[in-house]
Amino acid sequence: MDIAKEIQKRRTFAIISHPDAGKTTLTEKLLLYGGAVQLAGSVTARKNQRATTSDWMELERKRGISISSTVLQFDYDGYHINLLDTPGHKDFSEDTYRVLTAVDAVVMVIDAGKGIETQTLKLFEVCRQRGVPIFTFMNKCDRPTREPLALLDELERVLGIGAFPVNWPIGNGFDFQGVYDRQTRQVYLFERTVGGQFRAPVSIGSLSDPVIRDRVSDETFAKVSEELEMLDSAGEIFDDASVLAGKTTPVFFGSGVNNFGVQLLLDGFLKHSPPPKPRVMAGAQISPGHPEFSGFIFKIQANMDPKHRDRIAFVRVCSGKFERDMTVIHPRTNKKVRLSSSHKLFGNEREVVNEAYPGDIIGLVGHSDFGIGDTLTTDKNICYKEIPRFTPEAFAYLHNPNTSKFKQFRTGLDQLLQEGVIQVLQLRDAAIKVPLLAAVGPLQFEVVQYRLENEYGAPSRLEAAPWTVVRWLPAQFTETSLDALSLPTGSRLAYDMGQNPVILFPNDWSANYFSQTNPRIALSSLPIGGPAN
Ligand SMILES: Nc1nc2c(ncn2[C@@H]2O[C@H](COP(=O)(O)OP(=O)(O)OP(=O)(O)O)[C@@H](O)[C@H]2O)c(=O)[nH]1
Ligand SMILES: [Mg+2]
Repeated sequence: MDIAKEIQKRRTFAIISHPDAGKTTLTEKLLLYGGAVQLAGSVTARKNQRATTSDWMELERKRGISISSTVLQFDYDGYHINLLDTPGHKDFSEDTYRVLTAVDAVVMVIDAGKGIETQTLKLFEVCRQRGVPIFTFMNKCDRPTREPLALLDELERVLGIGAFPVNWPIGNGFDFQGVYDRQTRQVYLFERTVGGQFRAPVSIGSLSDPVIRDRVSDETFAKVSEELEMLDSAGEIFDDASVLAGKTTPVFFGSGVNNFGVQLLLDGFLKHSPPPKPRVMAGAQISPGHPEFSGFIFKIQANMDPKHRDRIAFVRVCSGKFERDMTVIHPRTNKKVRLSSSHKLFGNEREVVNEAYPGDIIGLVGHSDFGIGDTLTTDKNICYKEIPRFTPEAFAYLHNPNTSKFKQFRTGLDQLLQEGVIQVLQLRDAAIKVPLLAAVGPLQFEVVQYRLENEYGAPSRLEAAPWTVVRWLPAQFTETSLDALSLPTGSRLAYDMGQNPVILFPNDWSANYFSQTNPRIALSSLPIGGPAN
């Protein structure tokens, strides 16, 4: 089997955006057009309607928001696709950022009625730092949108990236009928289907074709013709090199919920997006064609399948060929591990996989030693350092009100800590040992409580804690020097999960005050060299 050929077939990408722009809906439609589902589900599924494949968690379905990223693997048109739907909410951004380390390209979804929103901007910045090619989908064109030219202008102005419209919307809001493909000079007019469950019927022709012309109002025809002329006179052509360098984003218009423009996005994306790239490790490049297997864990999730109640580590394969039952090195523990329980993933469904290639995401079941960020490889010289760290900004005590449920409470909490959903701190000199949770945002606490109760049968009670800032002390800080510290009012000393000392401050002001009065103590907003979760 030719590994190079397998690598060329791989496309691994994430869908990112501000909350509610339509990522999960678009993901579902890409599955529909990719032939991976027969009937598209909905994020707001009512009775008799399917729910989406990627929002499979009960809490996601209840709330109608994505909480956790989801991997969907399928074959389409000769490609082997690994698609990741990510949560948009900033409280879950740690999960989204980890996913961005595992992909080779992203589709950025923008609500065309709103333009670029805060969270989109933040995610974009991370993509730019990593040099990830970005494809843009202007969604919700079936609702009143901003002017398409203004949307392009905003991409260039706010994101500082070139925007190349691959297609152009015909009509706006209720009159949105389809798009003009600037490469083939063909018009695609769509019809809505009930609930958008099936592919939208489409008529294709040139702009002046009578079949097309009859369906478009004079006003829309005049507007689109004028806009297209303007775009053409700018004389830009699709520049693949600039797209691959992340300097230009190809822009597609459409409506995910109505299936308008989804096929064009899928085909356009696959044609222009890159296969797996080399990975940088300590300044050196590891190419996907490197003969030894290597990959890293970017996500851990337990209880995906209520029937199994086990834990899956998500591995992005970076080089070589993965074979089931192979023995690899786990550099963090320096142990040799046999990987026998490997799976391909589709939402919360899984299937045993015997081999995988660079670009693929596989799920390994079991292996309680594995943590987020760990490398697995047959080459003792490879160790990736991909996973970004975040500073918690929300703190709360988690009580177990029911002593008979202590075991469930502890097991559940330990598992969620391993997933990196939250961190736990331990107050120095604490009289009672109630776990002090630390998270990027308060919604994560809600998820912890919900999952403890639903997956482990352990109800819990949350109590607000009075801090908003955590800072790490230098690693070599001794217990005696901790004793000698004089802390501002309301601040406390604590330890993180790696026993590194931290200070909890009630607010920024008090953290700054401490730094000013203790100029020799270098505080850090992240642990130095601590474990990844
Ligand atoms: N009108 C209109 N509504 C849409 C379209 N696409 C998605 N929506 C709606 O927008 C809402 C949010 O959609 P989701 O797909 O859950 O958005 P998301 O980006 O995945 O949200 P998070 O994952 O929570 O960040 C839902 O009510 C969708 O039905 C569209 O093309 N047109
Ligand atoms: Mg979603």
